[in-house]
Amino acid sequence: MDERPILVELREGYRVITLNRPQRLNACTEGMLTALNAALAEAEADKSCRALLLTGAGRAFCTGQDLTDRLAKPDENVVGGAQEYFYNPLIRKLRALPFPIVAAVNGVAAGAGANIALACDIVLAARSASFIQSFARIGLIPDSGGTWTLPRLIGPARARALMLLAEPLPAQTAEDWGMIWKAVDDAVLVAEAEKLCTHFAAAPSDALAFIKSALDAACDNDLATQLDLERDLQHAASLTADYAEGVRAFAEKRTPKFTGRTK
Ligand code: T3D
Repeated sequence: MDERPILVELREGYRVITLNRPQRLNACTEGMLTALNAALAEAEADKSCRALLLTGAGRAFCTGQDLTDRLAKPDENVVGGAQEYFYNPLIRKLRALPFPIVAAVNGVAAGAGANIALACDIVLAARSASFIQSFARIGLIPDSGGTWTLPRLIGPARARALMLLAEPLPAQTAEDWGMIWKAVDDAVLVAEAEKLCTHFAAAPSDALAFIKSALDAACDNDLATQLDLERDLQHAASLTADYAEGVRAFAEKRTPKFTGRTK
């Protein structure tokens, strides 16, 4: 068993979580997924945490399920159970956290690893990185929300081909197709991701949480329902101290000093 399958660093206003099984390209074990789910819950419980940076150690971001585990413990109930108890809670948590998550995709992101990255709010990728919906190569289907997320990001035609062919998509094409926010030079990936997190650490966090939930709900709502939701969330945002500060700072022509999370 790995001693530290993830590393957690506390920074000023945000946390960095590094997937830490570089010898297996950060493939996921039960231990890693349990630690990751726990680290996300801890970050949520800490009101001073206003953003999260997720990255991988070594030359990969994450290559999804550790397949050697499946060779070691063949059991017809394991697959499916892993989605129920580990991957699905992880994706739900990433989407629901009340602050932005920045994925710094430092190398290949394959299988569930690709879809974990795509569940984050902002995906930056090193230009040398690639995304592979590799599931069909081993006779599985894309999980971790991939069949829901990918067509919404890049459209059904491209999502279908990527999933059926299981071919790697270079980071630059991922940016060109609107699948990720940006591909950046490898040397500046971490600095760029840290810059975003530092920005979010001083942002009006509750408003950002409301933006996340409005965007998630919009995927299923009709316009009338979404307008009602926007009205309610806007009202809630207008009651925050950060809104009062934002308007005051605007009138006084100064930079606002937002206090952050109450949620
Ligand atoms: O089981 C369930 O619960 C179902 C769950 C499904 C979720 C999933 O994520 S299914 C998809 C699982 N992932 C994959 O199928 C990807 C497997 N990896 C690869 O196809 C390749 O490693 C890559 C294309 C991503 C990268 O290729 P390359 O040539 O750059 O590296 P490599 O030589 O293949 O990998 C380096 C080492 O990492 C190697 O070990 P070795 O030979 O040096 O001892 C390789 O076996 C290991 N590794 C990479 N990915 C995994 C892995 N070991 C176990 N599981 C992995 N996913």
